[in-house]
Amino acid sequence: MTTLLKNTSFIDALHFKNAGTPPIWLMRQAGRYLPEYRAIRKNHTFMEMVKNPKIVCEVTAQPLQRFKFDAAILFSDILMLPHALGMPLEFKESVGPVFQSPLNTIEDLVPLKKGSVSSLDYVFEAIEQIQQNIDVPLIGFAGAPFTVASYMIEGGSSKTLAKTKRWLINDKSSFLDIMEFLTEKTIEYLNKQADLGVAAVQLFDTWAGALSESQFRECSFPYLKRIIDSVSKKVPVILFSKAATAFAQVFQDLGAAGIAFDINANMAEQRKKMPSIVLQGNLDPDVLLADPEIVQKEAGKILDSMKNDPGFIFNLGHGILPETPLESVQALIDKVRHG
Ligand code: 1CP
Repeated sequence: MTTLLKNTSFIDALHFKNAGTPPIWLMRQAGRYLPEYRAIRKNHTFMEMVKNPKIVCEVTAQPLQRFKFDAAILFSDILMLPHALGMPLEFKESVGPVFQSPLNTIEDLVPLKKGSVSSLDYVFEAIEQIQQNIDVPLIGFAGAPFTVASYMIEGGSSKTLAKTKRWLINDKSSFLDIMEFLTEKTIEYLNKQADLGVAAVQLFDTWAGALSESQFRECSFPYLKRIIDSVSKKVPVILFSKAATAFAQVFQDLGAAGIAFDINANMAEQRKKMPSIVLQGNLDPDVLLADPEIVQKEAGKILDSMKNDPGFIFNLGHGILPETPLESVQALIDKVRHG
């Protein structure tokens, strides 16, 4: 494949070889804080957007046209995989994702077993097109089996994941059948993204913190490990969770190239504990709601503590908020670039 790659600082950092200022990209950088995103969204549902490779290509590139980010992330969603396998899905205004028929018993998984990753052809087509149109590395992604299963079981966003936890605790064996199924499909999905040329993939186990450490070790760890072992043969894998700080010790053993931290971590302390894992993070997204001078001051604290670290990637501790002023993003990038 022909590529237009001009800026390799993100890839250099993934190999512990970044010599300059740290690369920066932001989770949810393609999204609602951008007026040009909202302009397209006004005329299309989120589903229409992610299923249209031309729109995916455009929206993925939007943040790069406005800001000098060092990487792009594919515009899609972690829930497109279960959707493609056969679960009707809608993204409702001010509600979020809604699965029409959530999983209630293990029998509900049976029809999904006939589903195929190849139904995500619109994603694969978009990945090819995007790389012809951008000059920074493209990051692919998928949800981790536990986090994806939690949406399939709850039917949407949930504060407590009570239904998911009850299933896992009451009937572990059938819960692990769901993990097994999603693991196989996720491996296939991410390997296909890697074959199409993405520079790295991020695996989102956003809600792993709903699990105790022993539950995590039994019900998420082995599946993450299998995914990471397989996909790492092709591209570096970065693992994100809102519980990355809480589970840092355990995450280290998963063999991911990088760990993306939530806001709770002290990055320099993590570096002492894990000298050979790429660290990504972890500015509080709420900081971007403050004045530009404050944004720069807060970002400066992280930058100073990670100065000259060849394996550090600047990011937020979670996705950028839709309310974020554009000036804050510019102030942040200026600070990361010019100190
Ligand atoms: O209404 C809109 O315009 C849609 C808002 C939106 C966007 C822009 C959703 C709905 N998803 C996305 C894109 C998205 N989601 C990306 C690609 C774009 C980018 O990062 O720039 C990615 C990587 C995701 C991943 C994602 N989706 C996660 C994991 C990361 C995280 O934020 O923790 C999760 C949990 C989802 C589910 C999801 N998708 C959308 C919503 C509102 C939610 C629910 C979040 C929740 O339960 O709190």
